[in-house]
Amino acid sequence: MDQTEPEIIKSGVVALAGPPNAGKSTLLNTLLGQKISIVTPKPQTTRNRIAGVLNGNGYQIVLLDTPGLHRSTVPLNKEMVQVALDSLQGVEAVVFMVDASRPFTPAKGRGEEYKAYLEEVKSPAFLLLNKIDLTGKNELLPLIDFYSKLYPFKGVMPVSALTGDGLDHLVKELVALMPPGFKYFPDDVPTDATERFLSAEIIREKVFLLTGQEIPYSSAVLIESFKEDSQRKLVEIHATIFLERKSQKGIILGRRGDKIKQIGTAARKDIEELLDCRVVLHLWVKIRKHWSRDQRFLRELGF
Ligand SMILES: Nc1nc2c(ncn2[C@@H]2O[C@H](COP(=O)(O)OP(=O)(O)O)[C@@H](O)[C@H]2O)c(=O)[nH]1
Ligand SMILES: [Mg+2]
Repeated sequence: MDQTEPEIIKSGVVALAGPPNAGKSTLLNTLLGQKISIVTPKPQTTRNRIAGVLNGNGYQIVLLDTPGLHRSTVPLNKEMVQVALDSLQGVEAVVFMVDASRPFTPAKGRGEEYKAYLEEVKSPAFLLLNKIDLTGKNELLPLIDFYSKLYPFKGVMPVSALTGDGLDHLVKELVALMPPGFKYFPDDVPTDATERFLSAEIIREKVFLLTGQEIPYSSAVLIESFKEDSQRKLVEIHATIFLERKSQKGIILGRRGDKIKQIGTAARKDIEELLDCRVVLHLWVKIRKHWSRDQRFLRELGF
């Protein structure tokens, strides 16, 4: 037998979609047992599509984490939603995730809004009611009722992306939908994202977590240089945090530079874990007015 012949397994692509803060990135990380996608309590944390590769016995599922579906007139946010909607096409299955722990008051027009998103779905879709660690199962009935009227879901699953509750069942159902095929990625490649991109994301996560008010949404991170020494004992990274307004610079620097130091230390630790080597991280802060409306800059960020 030809040793190089690729093995036929069940394989396919699954999009994780839903409103902001539902727990999509948490789900990706828990399923992979590894942090690929950044998570914060703030909505609109995820800005790009990120693929995570789930390998199991006889299957490989490529999971697409996507930005939250929401209405916005801001160009950056519109690009984010478009990225999410594009990810719904050409996949084997869709996981539509909502936060079931919030008191359920379907705002006027919400049904229409979600219906419009779900119209883009052309493959079997599951409704995931997330955060059941925070809520009683009885609270789920009105949610199930509301969402079932919007779309003929193949199944409804209460889960906790945080604790992993219900996820075995989800994976089983997804594997059953995957057609026979080949592996998309070698077993030891957990994501399609580059180390450069993941490093920028980690820095952005720390900015989101360690600053309040408007700073997170006004910030973008670009890796200016990423140099590793030949034996990869050390990686040296120069990164710039872009902000929109001059007044924001003082906030991110903090008193005597305390805040930026805190961001840098927290980011460096996580990047060291990601790259499995020592990291020297240099952070710079620059003002770029209205960057979120600047198409050229958005392209640089990967949109
Ligand atoms: N208690 C609880 N919190 C969760 C769960 N899943 C996500 N979260 C939290 O919800 C917030 C948003 O999660 P994230 O994964 O970034 O949501 P995304 O915007 O849909 O990607 C974070 O603070 C998570 O820790 C869950 O199952 N239970
Ligand atoms: Mg996310």
